[in-house]
Amino acid sequence: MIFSINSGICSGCYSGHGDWAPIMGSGYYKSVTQWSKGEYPGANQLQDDLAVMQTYGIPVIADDYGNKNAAATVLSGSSISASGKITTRSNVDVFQFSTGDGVVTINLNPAPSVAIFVKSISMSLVTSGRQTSARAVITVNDGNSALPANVTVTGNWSGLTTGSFTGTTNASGQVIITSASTKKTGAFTINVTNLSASGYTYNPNQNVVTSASISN
Ligand SMILES: [Ca+2]
Repeated sequence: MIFSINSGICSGCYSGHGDWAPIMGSGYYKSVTQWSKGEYPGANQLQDDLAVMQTYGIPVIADDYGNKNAAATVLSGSSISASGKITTRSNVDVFQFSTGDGVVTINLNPAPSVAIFVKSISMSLVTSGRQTSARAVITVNDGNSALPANVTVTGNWSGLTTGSFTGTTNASGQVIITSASTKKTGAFTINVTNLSASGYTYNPNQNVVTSASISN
């Protein structure tokens, strides 16, 4: 399958705007990426990615709800919810429910945010005179195998030193955390307890590792 790279007003691949970027641009650090046909300011690549895929035999998924009032899906109950997929640009999903007098509140939740998890922890020792501390390089990944910046990483030290820490990942998805120093010998252990970042959801089940140790 042959795709053309989307470039925009920048000299290279378009990195998007706000939380969004085209998939065929450089959207590695964006929480929302989409196939596109250049529907953004300054686009110079108008190839319709979804149309190209279909010419190579990849169909769009089947429509899940009717497109007209007569084909509306009926929802019932005092607190109703439904989820569906918009399959094409022209697709519409129609739902119907009955209500009495009063205010009806409708909440729309767009596509879920991307998961983040701990990919690796690399440990080393830092010696200053008779004092030793441990240094941990923590690498965070997201579900698209990108290395997201500005992720708040929290956790604690145990073993030779104790205490909690908070750090923020750099553009390489990494944060360096250093323990307190000590003259004692034994093992420094770091434990990551949480990740948080705007547009992302921490998924502990995807963690490759959450704890690491090194002895002086
Ligand atoms: Ca539909």
